Amino acid sequence: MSGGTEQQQDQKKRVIVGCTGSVASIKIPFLIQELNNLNDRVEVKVVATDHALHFFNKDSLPVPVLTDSHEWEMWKSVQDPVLHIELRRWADILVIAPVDCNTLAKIANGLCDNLLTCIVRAWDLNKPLYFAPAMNTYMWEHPITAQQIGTLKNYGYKEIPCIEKKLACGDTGFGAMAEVSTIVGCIKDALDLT
Ligand code: PCO
Repeated sequence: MSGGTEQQQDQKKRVIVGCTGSVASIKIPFLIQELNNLNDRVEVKVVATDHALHFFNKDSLPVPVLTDSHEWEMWKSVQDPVLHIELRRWADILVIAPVDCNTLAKIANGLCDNLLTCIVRAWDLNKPLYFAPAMNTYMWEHPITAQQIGTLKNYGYKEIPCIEKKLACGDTGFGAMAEVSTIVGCIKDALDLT
């Protein structure tokens, strides 16, 4: 085995956790805590939309949290790196948990108006992309949801299905984000960490 290959195998797997403006983003600190327990084997960065930041304190997380403002701060002139391209190169896997209806619709239609959707738009389809939908049950049941999830699956992206429970707004039904343990299990499987 060549030295180069050994070096590659020693490297930690690089995980981007994307999060969006669903109330399920309150689970981000728990998800990051679980992933951080694997920190001998994974390196994690969070990419949050501005609306996701409403649901957790980014300064309380033990990993870098990148937002739209970083994209703009980093780029001053033509030679400067473009953050979303750097990140799509850096990552071994992208997990969007939660993906809200708005970001789901944007991704399904190729829109890219923030750091997270730009990473998705530039994503290397040879690398795994997982998404965990979370939304109100009436939004979940609207036929456009299944249509947009179908579009993402056709690109090879993997759904981490939502579950049925009492939602934050009081309605009961499908639309709750998968359990953190399920999401971590998918990441471990995808990266061969089990
Ligand atoms: C409610 N919307 C939601 C979004 C999805 N909900 C969830 C869970 C959380 C609590 O376990 C919030 C994570 O219910 O993913 O609740 C009305 S728009």
